[in-house]
Amino acid sequence: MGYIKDRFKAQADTQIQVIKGIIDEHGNKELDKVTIGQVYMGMRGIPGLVTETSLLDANEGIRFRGFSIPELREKLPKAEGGSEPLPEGLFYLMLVGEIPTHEDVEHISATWARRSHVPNHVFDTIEALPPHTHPMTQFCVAILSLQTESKFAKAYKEGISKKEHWSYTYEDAMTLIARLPRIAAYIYRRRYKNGDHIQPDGMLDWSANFAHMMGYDKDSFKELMRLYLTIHADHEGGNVSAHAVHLVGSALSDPYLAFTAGMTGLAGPLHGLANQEVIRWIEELQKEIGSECPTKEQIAEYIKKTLAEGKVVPGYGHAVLRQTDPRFVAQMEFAKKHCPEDPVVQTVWNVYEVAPAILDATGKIKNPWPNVDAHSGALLKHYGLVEEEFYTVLFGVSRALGVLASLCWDRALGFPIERPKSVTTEWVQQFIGSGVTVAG
Ligand code: CMX
Repeated sequence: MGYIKDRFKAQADTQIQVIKGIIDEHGNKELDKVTIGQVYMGMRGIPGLVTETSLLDANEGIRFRGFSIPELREKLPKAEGGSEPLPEGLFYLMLVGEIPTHEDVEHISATWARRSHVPNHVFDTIEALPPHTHPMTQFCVAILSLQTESKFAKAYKEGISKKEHWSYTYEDAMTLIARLPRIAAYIYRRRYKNGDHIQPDGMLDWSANFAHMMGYDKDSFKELMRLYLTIHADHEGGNVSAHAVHLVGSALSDPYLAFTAGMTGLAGPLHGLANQEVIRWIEELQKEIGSECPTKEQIAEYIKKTLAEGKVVPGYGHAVLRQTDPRFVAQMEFAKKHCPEDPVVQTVWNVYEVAPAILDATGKIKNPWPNVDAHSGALLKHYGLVEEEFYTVLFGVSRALGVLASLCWDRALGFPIERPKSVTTEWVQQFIGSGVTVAG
C-alpha cells in the first residue's frame, strides 16, 4: 500500500471514532428545521449530508479543509519556477486533511503519471461517436467505457468485506484521475485538431502534461491549468456534480459509474456548462454591438435584454454564495498578471462592474455576484483555447479531484445508501391541513 493511502486510512480510522461518538451522544439532536418552501425549492440550505473535503460559506466562499483559495495559492507546493498551486497538493489536502510537502506532491504526480495509460477500447469508443458530439458527452461516454478497469467492481463481484470497500475505491479513484487528462486531451484533439494527437510527457506534472497533450506548451498556460484545476476541484457536497457522485456512489456503484453521474450533471447549463455559455454570451454581445470591447452602457443594455428575453445571465448567481466568488477573484488576479489588455478579459471585468446592480434591481436574484464560470473562458480564449464547447470538460477533469476524494471518504466512513424522504403535494396539503385542492 502506498504511504499516502496509509495516511488516508489512519485519518479515516480516527474520523470513524469521532463520528461514532457524535452519533452515540448527539444522534437525536435536531440540526435544523425544514420548511415546506425548502422542500419545493431544491432543498436549499437543508444540511443533509456530510462531505469532509470542503465547506462553503455564503460570504467567504469555499474553504478546503479550512484553507481559503488565497491561502491555498500561498501554501500548497508549486511547480519549479511556478507560482500557482499544484492540484496534486489540493487532492492530498482533501484526502489526508493536511498541507502536503513537495515530496508528497511529487509522489502523487509520479503515481498518476504511472497509471495514466488509457486502454485502446476507450479511444475506440470515443471514435464510434460522431465527431461533432458535444465534448462533455464524449467525456461521459469515455469514462463509462473505462469502467471495465474498475478494481472495485471486480473485487465486489468476487466478494469482499465491507471493510475493504474504501481500499478498492481509492485505487479506482487514483487510476481514474490519472487517466482523465489523456482522455480529455484526446477528445479535444479529435474534435478540434483533426485527430492530430500528442503523446503524454511522463516527466511533467498532471496539469502541465494535460496542457501539453492539448497542444499548449507555453509556461503561463501550464500555470493557468494548475490554477484552474485547483480552484474547480470541490465546492462542498450539495452541488449537482458532487451530490450526484455521492448519491450514485452510495449504491456502491463503482467510482467510474459514480463519476460519470457527476459529469452528466456538470454538463447542465445552470452548473458547469455555464463556462461555455458565458463565452457564447460575450461573443453574441460583441457581435451585436459590433465591437470587441463594448462599453459599460452597451453591456448594461445587453444584460437587460437578456433578462427581458427570460434568459439567465450566465456566470452570475449562485445557490449558496452571496458574494463575488473567490474563484472568480483568483482568475481575475491571474489575468491582471498575465493578460490585462485582452479584450475579452476587459469585457468580463466591465460586465462585473455593471451586472451586479442590474441583477440586484430585479429584486428576485439572491446573489447578483459572479461565480467561477464568469471568468474562466476569457483566460482560456486568451491562450488560443477558443473552443468553448470544451470548457466544461476542463471543469470536469478538475472536479474529479474533489468528488473522488470524497467518495474515498464516503467508503472509508461506511456511509449508507442515500435515501431521503420525498412527499407528494397531496401529502403536503394534508400536512398543512388547509383542505386546498388542485383546481379542475
Ligand atoms: N440571471 C438571470 N436570472 C437569474 C440569475 C441570473 N444569473 N440567477 C438567478 N436568477 C433567477 C432564477 O432563475 C430565479 O428565477 P425564477 O424565480 O423566475 O425561477 C430567481 O432568480 C431566483 O433564483 P436564485 O434563488 O437567486 O438562484 P438559484 O439558487 O435558484 O439558482 C443558479 C442558482 C446558479 C442556478 C442561478 O443563479 C443561475 O441560473 N445562474 C446563471 C447560470 C450559472 O452561472 N450557473 C453556474 C453556477 C456555478 C456552477 O455551478 O458552476
